[in-house]
Amino acid sequence: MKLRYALLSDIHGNLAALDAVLADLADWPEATLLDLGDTLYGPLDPRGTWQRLQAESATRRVLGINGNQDRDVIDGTSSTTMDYVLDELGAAGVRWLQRRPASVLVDNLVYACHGKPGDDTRYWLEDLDDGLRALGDIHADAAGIAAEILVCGHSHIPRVLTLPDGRMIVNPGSVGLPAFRDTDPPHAMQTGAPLARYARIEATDRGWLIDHRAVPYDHEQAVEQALDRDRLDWAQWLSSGWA
Ligand SMILES: [Mn+2]
Repeated sequence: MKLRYALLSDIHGNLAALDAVLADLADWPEATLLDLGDTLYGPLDPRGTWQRLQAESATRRVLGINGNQDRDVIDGTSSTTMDYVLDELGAAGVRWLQRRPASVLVDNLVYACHGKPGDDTRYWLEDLDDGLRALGDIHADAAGIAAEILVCGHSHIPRVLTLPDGRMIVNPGSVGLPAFRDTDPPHAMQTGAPLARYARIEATDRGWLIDHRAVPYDHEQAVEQALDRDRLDWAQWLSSGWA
């Protein structure tokens, strides 16, 4: 069996982007799909995204973990967008999220978390002032994790980084939201392109091969959905990849 994993993170209810990524994965049918969280929250199509992932699990192994905004959905944090998401998902959609763990070790090879180990609200790799966190700090967060390769999401920035022990940390970027602005602390994350990002990782005899993909899709469809929900911020992020 080939050790192949498709890393999808931060789909954020963007079904158009997810569909494009799954179509791109048609030539990788045996790969495990590993969803790194922040899967359904957003003013787009949370229900369609949930159902598309369920349908995909009929054809390949699909594993998922929760991110901070999946927890927000479970907790029912109050906002206009959240009311829309909860309405779309209903109790069954929330239960689907509740069954997912915060981190997972897959095949005793791949460790996955949303933010950093033990904290889904923090970036494992990025520092807002220096670009990257200090390598010692990044490495310390990997202590005690018995895995060949480590993967995370949350920052929406595609990246691969090598630890002093030779292991890699891979962030596939975001399938559904190529840029965003956040308030605590105030900052923007932006890729500069309205593309769906994901990554393929494969164990080879030379080590793990990391293939970052940037997939074009009908992002105007997602922009229209955001505008329908009065989310001008999301509409701008989706249309350009700039925040
Ligand atoms: Mn997140």
